[in-house]
Amino acid sequence: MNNATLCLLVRGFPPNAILLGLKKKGFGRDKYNGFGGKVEPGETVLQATIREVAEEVGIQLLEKDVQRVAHLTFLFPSKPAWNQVVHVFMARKWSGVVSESPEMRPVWFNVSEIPFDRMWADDQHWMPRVLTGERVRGSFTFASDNETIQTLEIEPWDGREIPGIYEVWT
Ligand code: 6OG
Repeated sequence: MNNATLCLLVRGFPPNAILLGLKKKGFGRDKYNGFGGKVEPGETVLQATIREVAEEVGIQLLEKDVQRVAHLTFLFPSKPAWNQVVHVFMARKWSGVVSESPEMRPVWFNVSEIPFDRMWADDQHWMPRVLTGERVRGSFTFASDNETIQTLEIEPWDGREIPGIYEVWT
């Protein structure tokens, strides 16, 4: 299964604002999302998160300032190449200036005004939970349109590695 990262950049404790990027190209184009991408060989998911955030929105994170908040498995039976495990992190402290990149146009949203209708369909199910401090793991299977969710499971997660059962559909 492919591994990817996703980082939620927030303000406030508990968060009252979230920085999302309008993806300008590739997978998830024209959707708002957190920042992240594929984990490259030899990289930890945390290193990949920090690299992707720097590339996509121009800011620098320290490992100590990034928390692991969700482990999500996405299955696309009609498009198995899109199957992926997404490791979700959250950070509220960074250095540098938020800036647009060729991949992402960053926009701040109040957490009560997250544009779920312009995001992946799974986000409305897990993102509010992690923004209120819960850590979750989830598994989502998309319908043949590769947009609608067919089945989903979400449960509280202790943050430890997930054993094999979520990896069997590679
Ligand atoms: P590239 O393949 O462009 O990175 N990602 C998802 N994010 C959300 N919110 N929902 C999904 O449901 C997702 N599937 C993948 C992981 C793709 C980026 O998109 C995230 C990466 O941050 C299907 O390099």
